[in-house]
Amino acid sequence: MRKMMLIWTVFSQLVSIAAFADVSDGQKLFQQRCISCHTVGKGKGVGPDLQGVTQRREQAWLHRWIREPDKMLAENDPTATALLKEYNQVPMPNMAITPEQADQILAYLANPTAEAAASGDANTAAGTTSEATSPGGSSQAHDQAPTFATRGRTQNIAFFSFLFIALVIVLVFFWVGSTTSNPQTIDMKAAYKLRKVFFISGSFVAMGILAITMSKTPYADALTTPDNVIYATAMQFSFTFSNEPVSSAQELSTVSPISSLEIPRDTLVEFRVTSLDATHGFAIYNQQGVVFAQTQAMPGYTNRLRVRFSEPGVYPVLCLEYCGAAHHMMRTSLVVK
Ligand code: HEC
Ligand SMILES: [Cu+2]
Repeated sequence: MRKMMLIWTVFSQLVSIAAFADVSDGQKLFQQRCISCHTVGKGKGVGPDLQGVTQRREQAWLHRWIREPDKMLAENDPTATALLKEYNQVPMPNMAITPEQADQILAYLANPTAEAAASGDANTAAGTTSEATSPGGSSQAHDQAPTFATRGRTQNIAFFSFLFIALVIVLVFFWVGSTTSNPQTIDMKAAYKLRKVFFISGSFVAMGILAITMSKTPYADALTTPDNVIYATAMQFSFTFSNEPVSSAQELSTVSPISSLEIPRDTLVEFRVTSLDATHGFAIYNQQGVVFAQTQAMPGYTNRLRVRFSEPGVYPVLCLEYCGAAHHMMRTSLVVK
């Protein structure tokens, strides 16, 4: 059973890697930058379902919108303003998409199913048989499970390291099992001697590694004073940034909030995160739509989150803990200059 599962996991990983290799640049970009808010054909997310959007809107409008939604909203573009209203005033952030990238994304959006079908079936992806591949058939497995493309690189590294270590452990167990079938034949004196050698040399290695890596732990960083302390208070269903701590809903209404948080790049910021009601999450996403730093926002606790931003841009902040009916709307953002 375990073996089967292991084989299945390895197999599905390999399939998704193969699929990833075939996916177009447009689809890759979409999965990296847009998937956190949009689906193609699976309904509304934070933003609209983008199925058929290339037919719904003009090419030029889409091209500009993807690159600079903030400017178009600022110019009160009628379509953009209507959408903003429909989507609860959550503005789509400017993600510094280049014109070439916008072309690639639009090419993908104009024909998403063909690509999904092709990428779901690595063997027939050459194109000749793509007609025969039904969109609901081979691509289904690809759509349901998170794939190599939708997971981050770190997760994949962690996954393969885990697989490797697990394999080593299993092999060692088999090896030990097959070599110790008859305990009578073991020379115990030699075994104890070997044990001593292992214990002493192992202790030295462990202490050595500890001494070398000690300074690399986050605790060393905790000794430095942050350049900036920001209080982040969560309450259903919003976050409030302020320069002073907030410990009650009453204080929240009197504190002067930082309406648009701007952080100079390469400075050490400490967020002191708390909640006034349920447990919330406080997750900062980077420009690639990947969680960059996160902590829990818990009632009665103040969690410190130290972050150093090096890349300028708009960082969305999302609640990562299901906290009630409007949890999905619980978001804000900060700007790194
Ligand atoms: C942080 C969430 C978020 C991300 C990330 C995001 N969008 Fe959006 N998008 C929205 C929202 C919300 C709207 C609705 C308009 C508004 O409220 O500003 C929208 C609207 C759109 C529209 C117009 C849809 C229509 O029906 O006319 C398009 C096209 C679009 N987004 C494409 C993209 C692409 C391409 C990306 C990735 C490069 C992307 N979006 C990333 C939130 C997001
Ligand atoms: Cu929440």
